[in-house]
Amino acid sequence: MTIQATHTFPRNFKWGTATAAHQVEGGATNSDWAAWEKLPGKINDGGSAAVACDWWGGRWREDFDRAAADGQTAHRLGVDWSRIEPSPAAWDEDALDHYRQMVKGLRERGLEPMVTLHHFANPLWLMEKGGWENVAAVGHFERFVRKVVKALGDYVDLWCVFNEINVFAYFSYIDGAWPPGKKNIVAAFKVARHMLSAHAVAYRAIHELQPQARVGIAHHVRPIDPAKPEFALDGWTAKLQYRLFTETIPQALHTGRLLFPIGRLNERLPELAGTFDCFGINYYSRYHSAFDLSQPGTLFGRTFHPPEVEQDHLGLNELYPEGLYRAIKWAAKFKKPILITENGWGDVDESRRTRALLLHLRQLWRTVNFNWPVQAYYYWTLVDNFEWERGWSQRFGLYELDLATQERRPRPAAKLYAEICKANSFSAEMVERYAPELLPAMFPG
Ligand code: IFM
Repeated sequence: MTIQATHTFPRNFKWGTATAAHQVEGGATNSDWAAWEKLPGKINDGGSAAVACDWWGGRWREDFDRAAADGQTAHRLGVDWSRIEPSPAAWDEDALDHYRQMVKGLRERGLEPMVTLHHFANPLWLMEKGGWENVAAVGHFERFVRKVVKALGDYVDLWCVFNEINVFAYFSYIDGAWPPGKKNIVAAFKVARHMLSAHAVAYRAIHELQPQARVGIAHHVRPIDPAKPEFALDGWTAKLQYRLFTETIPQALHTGRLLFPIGRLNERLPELAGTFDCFGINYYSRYHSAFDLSQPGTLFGRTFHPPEVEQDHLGLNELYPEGLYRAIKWAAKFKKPILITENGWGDVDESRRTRALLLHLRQLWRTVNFNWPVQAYYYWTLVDNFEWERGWSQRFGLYELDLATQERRPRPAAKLYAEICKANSFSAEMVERYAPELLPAMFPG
């Protein structure tokens, strides 16, 4: 029997990949991450982003060529604040020009740029002044944002102010695995609170400079389910963790109200309300959570992946594509365009990487068919990059990077993704070629 079923996406749906400055550029010297990765024991595999994908050396050109040749129509990239403003209010015009060339380069290749203004890394001078614990960071950030928007605004009108405030606050101020390596929940709340203010200030500044701009955030959404649904305390802790980790930040920016007392108790922040034009979802996995009195730092919940679920080689992510559907369903309540600003799979198992791509896109396709307003999908990521405390031990690239030679090799998922981007759809025939084991479940003909 010839199988011909096809899952088609809306006309003008954008297909792209996402990257972050520190993870791909190489050669940074002036940021907290550049300093942190030099400290012994901070990076699991001893790696660093000293060279990374060498975008600062110019290899962005060949990678943007690859993205365009693969049928992509959008790219989310970041700018490194520490390069642009190496010391307070001193601007590096060459760095700004470098970024101008990059976003121009994207346009020339038919890729719509989305620029992330803050993606984890901070200038050293900002950290010396107390970083995001100091409310002064809000004003410093606004000055930086204005400079970037003026410099890149000819080519960019889609902005992502912060990447994953929740993840940043957790790893940098609760878990301590990221700079500045603190373990202090009060500091984490303060940081998140200041970043929310900075978001709102940046939102207004961008619109003042560029009235037509679309301004959003990239938010890490992670369903958290009770380990034992019948055990009320597991349900309680899972719900509490979900509200704090996933719901607090977007709710604050949507309504101006804090679900959690991350500022003063019952604080109202009307200036935050309505400060995103589009909502970016970064989705990778879910957690299960079990009540555990010994874990006050994580709201008395021990999060884990049960052994029976399929996971990546490091056991960091569960292969749970339905979570993308749940995330989009949840975000649809904001009644704003939704962008999947990150979704990907970092593994040594290539067949699982390909399978994960198809399974997540199937969930994405379900949501667009409900007319939920998903407008773009940015795969994480184009070429293997520096994965923070994991170094190079978790590789998400469509293209495999040989760090020693800088050679790029397409993985099977790169070829599949290119076919999907070009066709704006995926078909049973593609599934049969790339992951035949999925055919009976995806296309039960
Ligand atoms: O690499 C990160 C990215 O910087 C933020 N979101 C998750 C990705 C994969 O770990």
